[in-house]
Amino acid sequence: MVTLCHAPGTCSMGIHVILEEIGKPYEIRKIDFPNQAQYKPEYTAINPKSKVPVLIRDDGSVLTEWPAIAMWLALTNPDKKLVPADTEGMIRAQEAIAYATATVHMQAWTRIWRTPIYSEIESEHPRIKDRGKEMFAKGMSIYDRQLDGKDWLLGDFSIADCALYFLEVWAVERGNIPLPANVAAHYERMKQRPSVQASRKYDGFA
Ligand SMILES: N[C@@H](CCC(=O)N[C@@H](CS)C(=O)NCC(=O)O)C(=O)O
Repeated sequence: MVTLCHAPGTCSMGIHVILEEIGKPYEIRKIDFPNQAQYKPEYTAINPKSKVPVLIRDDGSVLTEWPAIAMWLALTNPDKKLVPADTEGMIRAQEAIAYATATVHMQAWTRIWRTPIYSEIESEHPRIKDRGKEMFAKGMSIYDRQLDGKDWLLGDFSIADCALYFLEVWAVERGNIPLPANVAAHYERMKQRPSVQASRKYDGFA
């Protein structure tokens, strides 16, 4: 059975949703972020990057990085059709996931939540946070266009939707940041899925 190292409310929510979509037994190891458990030796022995998500596979090997974990889960469970089987579809999935994880998460949200990384001068923080919000809005406008006339980013539901999902949660549930219409509708659609409902229940989102 695989084990997901997960901290509630973080990007690992998206991997939790994928595990629920697959429907095979799995375990969650809750990493206590409020107590900085990600920096303690017990966790750095598993992931020296001090990040979630981590997937510990059946053979004990450890997989890190959201895009790699999501793609591995999709490719090893082909019957669930969580990623298109053709090259073009697979690459489009990677494109959408890379934008969510590398640009919108890392660049926009890091500015909003971890502002001191960018400047120790407190008077500069509002400007840096505003820049993060601008970057987030730009990111959402890209997804909004991609969703025009579609329920899911690639047409059919895929792991790309799970990457967009955790960004939506942060905006709506934690940032009070409005989403553009197609993305807001996508978020509502995600919330109808039993997989998402299970993840939200675990993490304490209504
Ligand atoms: N590049 C990593 C980034 C993962 C990441 O930043 N995770 C955050 C939670 S959303 C984390 O573990 N932060 C802990 C910390 O930096 O202390 C990935 O895509 O998996």
